[in-house]
Amino acid sequence: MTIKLELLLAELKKEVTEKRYQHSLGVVESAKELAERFMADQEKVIVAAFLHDYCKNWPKARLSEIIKENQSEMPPDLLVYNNELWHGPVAALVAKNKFSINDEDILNAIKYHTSGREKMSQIEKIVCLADYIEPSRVYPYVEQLRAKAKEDLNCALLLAFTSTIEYLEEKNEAIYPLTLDARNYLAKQCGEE
Ligand code: DGI
Ligand code: FE
Ligand code: FE
Repeated sequence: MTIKLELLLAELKKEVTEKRYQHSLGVVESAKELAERFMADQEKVIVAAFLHDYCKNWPKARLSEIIKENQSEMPPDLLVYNNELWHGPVAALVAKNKFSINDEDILNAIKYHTSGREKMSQIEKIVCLADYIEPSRVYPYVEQLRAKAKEDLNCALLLAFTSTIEYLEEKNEAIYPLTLDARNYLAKQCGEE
């Protein structure tokens, strides 16, 4: 791959807050560690981790415009669900169009990093889990999740999605169908391997 990481870093810094930039560096560190542990391509997870939240601080109106204009490349019914789900698919589009990244695994890891989906690849799972456990994250079950991430990728990600679903249910919010698909699939995979 001929992607210049320094260039991505400089571009990312222009688009996000300092806090989000530090979070992104944390996700890169955690994703590298997970890739080593679970034997995945380091460079792919690094590029996806750098770019996963590239559009996180963009105005919601800008994200919804881009989603409307690129429906065919977006997961279904995105605009019907929580606007927190919008920044990943838009960042994947930016990765492809602005940074000329064509690797489907990298693009999917960015696209589905919030929602998850059924049959996630190893790279997708690693970026998604790294997003939950990177060093600056603080929430009640994060230590439990970090411990599980040392043992089993599928079971750790199952716990992550289960907790997110419970959190959304407590707030009486809708759950995006791909998140339910991801959780159901991981429930089968956890313990099988
Ligand atoms: O962008 P980050 O803050 O690093 O993390 P993220 O992209 O994983 O998630 C953003 C938020 O999206 C997360 O706190 C939960 C919220 N969310 C809202 N609806 C859904 C959802 N997350 C999932 N997985 N599924 C939903 O339906
Ligand atoms: Fe995100
Ligand atoms: Fe993130």
